[in-house]
Amino acid sequence: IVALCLLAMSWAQDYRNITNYSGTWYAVGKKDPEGLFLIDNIVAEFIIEEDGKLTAKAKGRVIILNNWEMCADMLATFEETPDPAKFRMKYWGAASYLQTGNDDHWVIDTDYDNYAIHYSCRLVDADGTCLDSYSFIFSRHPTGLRPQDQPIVTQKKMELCLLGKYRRVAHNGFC
Ligand code: ODT
Repeated sequence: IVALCLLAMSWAQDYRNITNYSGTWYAVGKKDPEGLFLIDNIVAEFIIEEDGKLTAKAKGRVIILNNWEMCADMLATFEETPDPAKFRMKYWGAASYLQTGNDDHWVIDTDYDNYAIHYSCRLVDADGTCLDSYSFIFSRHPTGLRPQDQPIVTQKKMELCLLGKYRRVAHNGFC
C-alpha cells in the first residue's frame, strides 16, 4: 500500500507548461494538514510574471489567535525543481500574523481548463511515507467539479491514498 501511495507522485506528469495554469482556481475540496489554516472560500489566482516565473495570490477564510475570523490574503512564489511535476512554494501573508512557509507543491493532475489536483507533504517519515500532508482539489468553476471530472479526481485521491480524507470547501461570499 505504502509503495503504491509513493508511486502516485511519480505518476504526476510534466506540468511545467505553467502558462496554461494561470488564472483563477476555486478550491472545492481540501485534505487538511496538522494545524488547519485555510478553511473555506479559498480562491487562488496563478500569474505568470514578465520574467516567466509563476506566482500566486490566494484568499481564504481563516481563524487566527483567539477565534478571530478573517479573510487571509496570501502570496506565493514557485520555484522549479529537477522533478517536472514538483515546485517549491514559498508563501507568506499580506499581514505578518498569517502563516509563512516553504512547501513542496505537486501538481498531481490537471486538464488546465476544469480541474487540478494539488498535493503537498510537509513531513516525511524515515520510511518515506508522509506524516503531514495537505491537498487541494481545484476547479475553474466556483460551482464545483463537472460531473465528467469527478471520476478522474476520485481515482487520483485513491492513488494518493487520501480517498475519504477530503472535505468540501464552501464558497459563500465570505471573502
Ligand atoms: O490551509 C492549510 O491548512 C495549509 C495550506 C497553507 C498554504 C497556504 C498558502 C497559500 C499561498 C498562495 C498560494 C496559492 C496557490 C496555492 C495552491 C495550492 C496550495 C496552497
